[in-house]
Amino acid sequence: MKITGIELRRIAMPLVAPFRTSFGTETRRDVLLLRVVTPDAEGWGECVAMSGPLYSAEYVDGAADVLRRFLIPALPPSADAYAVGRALRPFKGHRMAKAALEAAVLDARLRAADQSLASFLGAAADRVPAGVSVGIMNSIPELLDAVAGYLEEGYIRIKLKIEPGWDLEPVRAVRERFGPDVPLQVDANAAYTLTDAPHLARLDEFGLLLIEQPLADDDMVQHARLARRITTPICLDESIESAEHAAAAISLGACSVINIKPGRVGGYLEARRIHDLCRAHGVAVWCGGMLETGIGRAANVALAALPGFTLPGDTSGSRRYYATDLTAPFELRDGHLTVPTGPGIGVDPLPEILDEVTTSTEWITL
Ligand code: OSB
Ligand code: MG
Repeated sequence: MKITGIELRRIAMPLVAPFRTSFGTETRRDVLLLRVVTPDAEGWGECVAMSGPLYSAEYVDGAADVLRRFLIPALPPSADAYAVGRALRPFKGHRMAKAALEAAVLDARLRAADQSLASFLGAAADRVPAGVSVGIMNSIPELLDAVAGYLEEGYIRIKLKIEPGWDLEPVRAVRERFGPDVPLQVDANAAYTLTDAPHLARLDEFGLLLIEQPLADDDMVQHARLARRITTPICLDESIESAEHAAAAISLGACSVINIKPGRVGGYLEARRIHDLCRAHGVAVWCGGMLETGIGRAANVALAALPGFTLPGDTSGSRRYYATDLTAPFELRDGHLTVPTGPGIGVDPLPEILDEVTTSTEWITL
């Protein structure tokens, strides 16, 4: 399948509410979309890099730059998604940029072949449970209101963002108000060090599903030490950028759960490899999120339908993020999102909305 050209499109999407984590506050999602054009079909990919290099080293201007300078020019003239991965391997890092390019090529190929991404990846379910990631708030009452609203909407699992100074109290308050049975977990985004182990052990009494990425990205060994000092299962997010990292984390005992984000690991194919590896080792996985629009969300929901995704993901409905999504909105039905069944990712951007939120476009002829 020959690729005629690729459009880089930047869009600005206001979030319905500021999203605060231990690394910063987002009020607007500045997203890079890729549209791969072939004679038979077009494919879409959403780059999940954020505005600044705070979650990881990647950032959206950097992703656009490496795509136009190095990654797109390296594509073979007739590419399938596996060939994209091979062609991009010599370039270090930039996994979110690579993931977006691979996703767009894969979408175009699958649309041309009339196959859904879910079926291509090996999905085993037609719907996935919806969890929600709740940012750091200004006060406990504000947090309890937010959580109450999400539970009313039907969310099946709550994740609280934590940081030093906002950890035991919010967790205790949510447990006291909503009871011990609400599936609850926390995400520190690397805000602690191993010297905080006694403090983190105080979370043990709250019966959390897991604690996500308590320590620094490159602290695999220290996560293994922490795992022996707390009973809450450790889940890694930032630390896992490849199947090799996942294998190392599993054999070190650094985690018993992995959050799989296709962007962070370089694409849906690598995400599936990590899923397969974890499944073989009895390590639970769930699908993370990066505040995606409907484009990225559709693909994530397809991935989350694989059989090893045994925990609810950060797969929320569109309105948790955006008043108007780029695509037909994802909506909760009985606490679940429906896996798209159309060809490729199964959704399309709505042209008028896309135009409204677009801040720039760039066409690269291949
Ligand atoms: O650590 O999982 C994270 C959002 C942006 C960057 C990192 C993270 C998150 C989330 C939100 O937790 C997940 C979502 O709902 O998309
Ligand atoms: Mg996380």
